[in-house]
Amino acid sequence: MVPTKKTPTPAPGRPSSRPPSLEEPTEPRGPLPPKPDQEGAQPRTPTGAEPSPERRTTAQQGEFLTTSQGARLRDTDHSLKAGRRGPVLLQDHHLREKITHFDHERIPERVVHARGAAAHGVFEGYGTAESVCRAGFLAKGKRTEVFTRFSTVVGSRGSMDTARDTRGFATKFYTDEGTFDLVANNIPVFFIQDGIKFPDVVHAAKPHPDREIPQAQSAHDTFWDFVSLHTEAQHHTLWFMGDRGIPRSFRMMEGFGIHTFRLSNAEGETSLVKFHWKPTLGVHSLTWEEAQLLGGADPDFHRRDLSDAIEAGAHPSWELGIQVFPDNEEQSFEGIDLLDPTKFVPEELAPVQPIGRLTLNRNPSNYFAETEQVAFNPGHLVPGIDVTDDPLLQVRLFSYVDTQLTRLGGPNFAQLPINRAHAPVNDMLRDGYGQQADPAGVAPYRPNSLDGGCPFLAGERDGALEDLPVRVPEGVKERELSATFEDHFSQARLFWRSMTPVEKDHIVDAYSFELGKCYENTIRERQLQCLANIDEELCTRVAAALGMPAPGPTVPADDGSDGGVATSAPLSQLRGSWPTDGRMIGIVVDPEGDNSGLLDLHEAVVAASMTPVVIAPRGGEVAGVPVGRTFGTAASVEFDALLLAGTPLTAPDSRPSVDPKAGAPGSGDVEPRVGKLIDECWRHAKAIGAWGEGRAALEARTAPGGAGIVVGEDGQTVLGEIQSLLESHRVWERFPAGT
Ligand code: HDE
Repeated sequence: MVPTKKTPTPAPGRPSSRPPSLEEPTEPRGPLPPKPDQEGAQPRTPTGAEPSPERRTTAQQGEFLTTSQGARLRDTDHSLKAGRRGPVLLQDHHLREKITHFDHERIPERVVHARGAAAHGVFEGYGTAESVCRAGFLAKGKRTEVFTRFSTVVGSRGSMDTARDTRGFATKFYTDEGTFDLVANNIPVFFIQDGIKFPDVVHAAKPHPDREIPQAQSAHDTFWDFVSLHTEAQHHTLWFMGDRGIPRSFRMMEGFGIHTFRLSNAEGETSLVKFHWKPTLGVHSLTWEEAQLLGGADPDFHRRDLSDAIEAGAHPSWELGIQVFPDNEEQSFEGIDLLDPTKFVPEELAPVQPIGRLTLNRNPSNYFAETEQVAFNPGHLVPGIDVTDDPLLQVRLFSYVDTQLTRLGGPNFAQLPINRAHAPVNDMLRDGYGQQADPAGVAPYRPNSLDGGCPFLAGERDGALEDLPVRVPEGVKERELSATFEDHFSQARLFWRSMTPVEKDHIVDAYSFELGKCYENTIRERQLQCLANIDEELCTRVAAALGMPAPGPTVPADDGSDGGVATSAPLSQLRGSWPTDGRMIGIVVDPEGDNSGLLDLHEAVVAASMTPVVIAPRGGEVAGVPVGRTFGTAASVEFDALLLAGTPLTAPDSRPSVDPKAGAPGSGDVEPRVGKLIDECWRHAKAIGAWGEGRAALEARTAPGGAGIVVGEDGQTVLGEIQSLLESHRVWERFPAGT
């Protein structure tokens, strides 16, 4: 082949006549400035704020495209052929390298928790755990880098964020004493008591094996078949039939280590603890209708919410807390078996004591390298934190490395940047697929004399992991669980009793929906029987919705593992008032109207640490404020509250309306897409405000003087009231409203 005369594209700012010089560096030297066609095309935040430096980083570094071996390339668009119209030549190394690498770009997704989003951050210890735990990262003022990954459990990697499901909440603490992973969920109890059942519950929850449907759903026969037969799953199932199964945001979820862990202090005294994450923003959820609509309108809702909030500077934070129990021989507290992961300890019996704060402040710069390749493991412990004999935890200690060997392609995944400990690593692990290190020395064994006896073992004062001399209970080998694990219903009953009326409505609706999607009547009947064993009211209401008879209970109601607590306040989400940081405020404007106060309003929303999104008939700017959504792209479910600054009363274009109410009596001739926004925000009990020309649409579509409807003189006044309403998340008085 005759070489073409093409020369490398000159970098911006360099005279194009200058030939490439041999002295030019080929080493990475920082991101290139954007090319002309990339100017202005950088992803923007909904506020129109400048993207953070991480998001501006370009994929390539250095000036020239090279092969993986660093040889510069003149062409990557044409394969090498025998004649322009001839066959492709096998000798084209660049072609083969490019295609081969592409062919192997995917790795197996996680068998559970495949869909996730993550962020970097920092953990700061309060020093309050010192009396029970000697782990250095809990010391007062000690700051430790962390990486947290949130996830759904059942769906595939590409499934929607807002499926009804449990959420994972896994945090890697890169401490000076080694990496500690707290691999938690947003629900404090689990489906099963013994890890040997995990494949069963996961097979039951995953799509049916014949047609591989439904995706990311528990509303199907195999799931309800399993949980109705396997009654220890009922407690966990009730939690995620409640609002916790559809969080508003990862930023607004609690996290729970579930199992009981054993801590030891500097004196070697031990205590049993349960770990809790408490979100600064409170615990809040979507409505089921919002969750379903978001599945279509924005399947990446939670992922986007997390990264947008971080980018806008609304850094989410959680307090880490512990419930502390004496390390007694029975491993139980107030009659609750601490080794049974289907039980929690009500906070009334053991308050959660804060021991540190987690703040997420940086988005990953590469999803695959960080979020996908991160490998958590409940066995990653540091001195002062140890496991207990919880039979679920014990199996987890085997499973995580095992699955990661396949998912990350061999035994060296701890060397991937995201998985590397920040403490010095000096192991004697050698070789294997994916080995990146080039270890010196000839004696990766102990004892040795050839490497001067290195590495040495840590002495008592060198801060080593400790095998606590915990007494092992006596017994015979058997495939059984303790009799104290037998109570499957009384804590579920405690949860139900602790719900407010509106939360109970949501639970009844969720069971009615899920069981209504099952085909087999026997499964519905069996699940109703489980509900009857939890609570008569719950069972009767779900049975009525299904049009089936309600059975009576078959187990005694008072079986004791609720610790004697009648209701537990922290189980309900409807309490307190919370910061509104990062909340999305939709502002509907009429570009032809009076928008003189829009810029100030926009700034006021930003100043209140919320995110303003201007919604206009078409893109561009209105009164100097960028339009974030057009009437065509806005979906009510993206917003926590809606402000109507001015609303065109009729459609700005001649497209036929898809809103059945448009033009109908009572619709007030509101622009149909704006009408839909208002209707849905009303139905989902969101605060809606209007002033000036915006009032007409509000009055046309909502009940006059309705709860959570704010009308005022100007945008700033209305915003103030809307923000106070948002502090309790929703206008709860507006339920029930058919959501
Ligand atoms: Fe997991 N779990 N799990 N799990 N789990 C995994 O590990 C497993 C359990 C949890 O963002 C897998 O690397 C078994 C409880 C989270 O990367 C796998 C049992 C809790 C994540 C695995 C449990 C969790 C996982 C899949 C029963 C809450 C996502 C990919 C004995 C305390 C971590 C992977 C991430 C991931 C096994 C039960 C939380 C297969 C066998 C209980 C947050 O190893």
